[in-house]
Amino acid sequence: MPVDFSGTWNLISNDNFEGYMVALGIDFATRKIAKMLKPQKVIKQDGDSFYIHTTSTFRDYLLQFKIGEEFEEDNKGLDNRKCKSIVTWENDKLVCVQTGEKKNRGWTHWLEGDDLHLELRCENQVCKQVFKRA
Ligand code: VLZ
Repeated sequence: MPVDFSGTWNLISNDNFEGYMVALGIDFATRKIAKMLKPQKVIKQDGDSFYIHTTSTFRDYLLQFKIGEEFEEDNKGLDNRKCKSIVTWENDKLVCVQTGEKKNRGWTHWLEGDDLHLELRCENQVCKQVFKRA
């Protein structure tokens, strides 16, 4: 296991979350609220098993998966579209491909110094988030 993402992480920057939400078809009112949020991520990594809980004052989203095992993702409370997701290691990066109605959908997590980075992709939009340990 190359990297350990386990811990509690607070969002410190969120570049183009708006563009990502537009690409997902999130409505204006929801976007207005969502872009003000400072979500926290709690990650538990145990071998190939991951638990990633993204929480905020507005909504939260729980994702659990095993490396290399495709699963049905419902994106409940986000855009509510179902997709087939699979997460794999690409060197020290954790890469998720979310296959469904939206092209080029997925995300990548990696560590840079003491920070957790996340790139969220949908269609031609890329959102870049950085988190620091709580
Ligand atoms: O993260 O896919 O860590 O799922 C934001 C919730 C959660 C609050 C964004 C507002 C999920 C939502 C990002 C309003 C529309 C994500 C993965 C990688 C794990």
